[in-house]
Amino acid sequence: MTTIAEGKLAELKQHANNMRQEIVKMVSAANSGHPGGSLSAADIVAVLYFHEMNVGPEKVDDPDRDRFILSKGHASPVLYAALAEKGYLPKEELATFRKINSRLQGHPSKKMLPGVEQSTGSLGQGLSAANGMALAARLDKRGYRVYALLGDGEIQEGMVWEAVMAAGHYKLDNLVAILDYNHLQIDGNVEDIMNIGPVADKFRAFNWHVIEIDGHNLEEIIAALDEAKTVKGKPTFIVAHTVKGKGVSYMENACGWHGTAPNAEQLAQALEELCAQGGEK
Ligand SMILES: Cc1ncc(C[n+]2csc(CCOP(=O)(O)OP(=O)(O)O)c2C)c(N)n1
Ligand SMILES: [Mg+2]
Repeated sequence: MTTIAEGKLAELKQHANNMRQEIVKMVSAANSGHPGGSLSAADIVAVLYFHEMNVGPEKVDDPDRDRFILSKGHASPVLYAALAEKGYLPKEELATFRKINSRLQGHPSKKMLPGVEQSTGSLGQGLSAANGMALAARLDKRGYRVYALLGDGEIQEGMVWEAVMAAGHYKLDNLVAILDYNHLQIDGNVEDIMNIGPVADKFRAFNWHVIEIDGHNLEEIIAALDEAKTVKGKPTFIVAHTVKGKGVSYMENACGWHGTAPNAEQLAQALEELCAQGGEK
């Protein structure tokens, strides 16, 4: 495994913690939104934006920028928090989340906010869009890479499997799909509602290279993304084992926090807990 300097890891941990604080603040302020699946993805998205991807506010139109598609678009708070942390928008604007005329709608819109590569929210569509971008890179002879983040409930959608088959067929080795495997969807356990397992074997059967990691271990996330870059002739699927609501004790593994906003008291507790985990504020 690549050794990552302690300082770099601490920096990434700080970004992820800052993002978690913004997630709970923005959902609480809007009194609406999806904290659970945003918190489960925070470490993955932090590594993508602050370590892995060639992106930034000065590169929104750069044809060689890497592409990130939040296929599970309801987790928009994690994307907005990352974009604000990276300087695409002022952090104060996060307070407009889900307000009329805000650029920060409940589900991300590429027409409204520079840095959003694909409008998402209708589950199941993001990987197809990612395939198109990955194929375009090949046709245009460009070296950018495409990263799509999918939910475990989301991949019950049939369209995902057409995209999985196509990506394997076209040998899209510039494409990485990451599964936020938190085992919860909107109204219960993924295993009870529509089991997706054995998901790694299923992707392997479609000609994907599969890596399983702890989706909250920054070093494992980095190593998996590094490994993906060495794979030729296959797209990579990273099965990231995560905890829904990660970082806020009362939200962890609690299905009810899929789409519920914390009240003022609950927000205060969440921020206190995140600060105790190394937060800045
Ligand atoms: C096509 C479609 N059907 C239903 C919904 C409503 N919906 C929003 S989130 C969600 C559950 C998603 O579960 P999962 O993919 O596991 O997300 P996570 O646990 O990461 O939040 C559903 C059914 C939707 N957004 N799109
Ligand atoms: Mg889930």
